[in-house]
Amino acid sequence: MLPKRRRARGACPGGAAAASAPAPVRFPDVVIYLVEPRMGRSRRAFLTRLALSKGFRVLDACSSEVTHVVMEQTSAEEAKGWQECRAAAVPPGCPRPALLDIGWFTESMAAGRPVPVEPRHRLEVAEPEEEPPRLGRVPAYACQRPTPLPHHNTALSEALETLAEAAGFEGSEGRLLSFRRAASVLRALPRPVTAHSQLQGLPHFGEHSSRVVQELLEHGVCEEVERVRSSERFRTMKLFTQIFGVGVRTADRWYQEGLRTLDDLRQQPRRLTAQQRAGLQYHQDLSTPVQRPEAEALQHLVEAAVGQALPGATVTLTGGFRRGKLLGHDVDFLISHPKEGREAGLLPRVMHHLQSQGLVLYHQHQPSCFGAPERLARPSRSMDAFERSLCIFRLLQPPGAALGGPAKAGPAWKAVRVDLVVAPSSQFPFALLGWTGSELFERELRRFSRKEKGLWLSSHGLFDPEQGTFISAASEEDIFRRLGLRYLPPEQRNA
Ligand code: DCP
Ligand code: MG
Repeated sequence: MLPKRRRARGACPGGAAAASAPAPVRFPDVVIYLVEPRMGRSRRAFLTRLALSKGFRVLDACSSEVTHVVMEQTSAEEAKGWQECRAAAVPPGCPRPALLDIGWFTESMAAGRPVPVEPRHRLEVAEPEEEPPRLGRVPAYACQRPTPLPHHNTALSEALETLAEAAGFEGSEGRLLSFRRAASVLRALPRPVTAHSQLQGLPHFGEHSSRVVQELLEHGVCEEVERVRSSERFRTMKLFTQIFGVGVRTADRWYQEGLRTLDDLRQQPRRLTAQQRAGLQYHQDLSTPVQRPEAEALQHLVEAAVGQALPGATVTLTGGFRRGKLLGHDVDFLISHPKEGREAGLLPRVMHHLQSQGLVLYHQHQPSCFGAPERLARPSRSMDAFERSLCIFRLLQPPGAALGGPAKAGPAWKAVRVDLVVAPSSQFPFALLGWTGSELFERELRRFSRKEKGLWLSSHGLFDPEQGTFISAASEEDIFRRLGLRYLPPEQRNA
């Protein structure tokens, strides 16, 4: 490139015409403004006369009429300041002028007409990235929005779930719920979150959850989440609470006493309940996720036993598998009979059939504990009052799927956790809704009923505390309708 002075004097295209008188405007659509800094006053005057002589319009001041702003020896970065002034000068709705290097001007002078603006002429620094797509309105309660199983924000929601779990281990119910609700909102979004700004306006995103997401978006990891996941406390509490029959309080007590491993627990069998001993005995199998075909095989076994014990009785797969999950920590079944009262005494007979086939490794029967009817619906965190059997089944494995390991002689089998729950037919829709989950979905549904509708929902019924009456429902759809909610099929309840 020639030095500015030399170009100004000799190499300027059409230099001979520089002194000519202004010609009539030939290109009314092109209005040039030459920026003086760097160009210098005299060169600007020269170029102005040159352009005028060729029929271009050149203005002395930048105004909204200007279509081409020309600068010399100015980098795109330096042009940025100008760009901002220019944006401020242009009234909203008016097109912005092109911000151009002198190259466009000299080529146009040489051509005797405005040459098309090409990318190489532009001084524009890249506009800030386009706004990330909006995520739309997300209703506050999980029961008001569909939550499918595959979703778009796995890493983000898993990070928040870790913090929820850790808060639960510390007995911090409020924090557990905050993180869990935020994680659930992410699972309901129609697309991935790519920018922190997209969280604005989403329900349940407080300062802490937002910060975690921001860190993950910016760095790919969140320091707090990594610290929690690798901490001895979290790992031990997770290990202990995953044992059948062990809750947070027991796990915490063991941790405080210095216990850390399954072997530590095995060395103290007298401190364990029968359920926990069974949980430890079959721990390896029980910590291997149950697969859908295994759940289906178990359904056939339970159906056969129920059919033998009471023809006409029904078996419904509930829990995660009803929501479409391919893996689960257990298999949940709801047993009922279309004729109210026929289900009484059924479960012990079913268990007898199953046991006689050698299918039951452990079971604990809990009789129904119905109290006053309205107590069944009272909002409380306690479990429902249905009769149930908490079992460990011995599921034969198809040939070739030897999960049993060398210690197990004979055909390969796998220990699987199964819950059998019995509901009278009048309560069946509520029991089905309550046992389908997810756990958060159920919590949110009960909270919505209470706070927004003044009604108490449980797995037993829908109670109107003002009237002192139960509201009947014939199906899950009916319950959603009674609550004024759009029906969500089980696959959309993965909150
Ligand atoms: N449930 C509930 N509240 C609880 C526990 C359970 O509302 N505190 C309901 C909702 C659950 C269902 O019972 O979805 C079955 O409980 P599980 O613990 O078996 O949960 P899932 O079947 O959903 O998950 P997983 O695949 O881990 O078995
Ligand atoms: Mg389950």
